[in-house]
Amino acid sequence: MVDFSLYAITGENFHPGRDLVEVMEEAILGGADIVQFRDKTSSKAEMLHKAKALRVLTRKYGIPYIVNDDVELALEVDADGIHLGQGDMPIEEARRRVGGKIIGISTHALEEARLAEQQGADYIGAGPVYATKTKADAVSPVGLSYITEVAENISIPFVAIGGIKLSNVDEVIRAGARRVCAISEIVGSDDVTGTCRAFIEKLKSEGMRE
Ligand code: 3NM
Repeated sequence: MVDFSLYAITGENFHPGRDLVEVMEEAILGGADIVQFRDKTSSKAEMLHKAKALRVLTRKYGIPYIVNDDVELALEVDADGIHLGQGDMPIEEARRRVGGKIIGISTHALEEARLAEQQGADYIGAGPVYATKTKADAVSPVGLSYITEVAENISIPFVAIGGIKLSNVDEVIRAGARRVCAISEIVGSDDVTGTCRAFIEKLKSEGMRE
């Protein structure tokens, strides 16, 4: 079973001029223990180049590497898994394509979370907890109550996502999350490693991380 505490996702708009791999390495050094390549703007060739470079990086640190949306790309770079949105390919089809690789899916309501679990997802995203500008088509915030609902009803790992900052993560953890994901707060930080360390400290201090 895939498990992790701090999920780092790429978002180049937040670190203009900085090298993607360097930024993600800083996140890993701070304690991020799973990485997702998510890119809505690059050309196909650029995506392949970046996705391969992150594969090398995540192998170096021995942590799971997930590609967003694009099953072909995930297979081409031998990622450890794929992350799907509600509008993407159904889980059954993704499973046929990726075999035993990790399949994650974004959920925004308990019915979606239950369905993902029944259909064999390995983990789910639960969010957006708060409003976020990072995801153009994000649904309205689901709030902390959704985190508690998922924690109480779903057995597969779930990660809280959407507008999560160091300033609000305590209440996300108290609502029941033991894994969190942040894009802008991590990759947009002037101190990526320090920010990740601080997230880990908060997860630990709530007794959720060994
Ligand atoms: N998925 P930030 S919210 C990629 O709710 C993504 O499924 C979401 O970025 C979901 O940490 C989101 O900067 C964006 O708010 C998260």
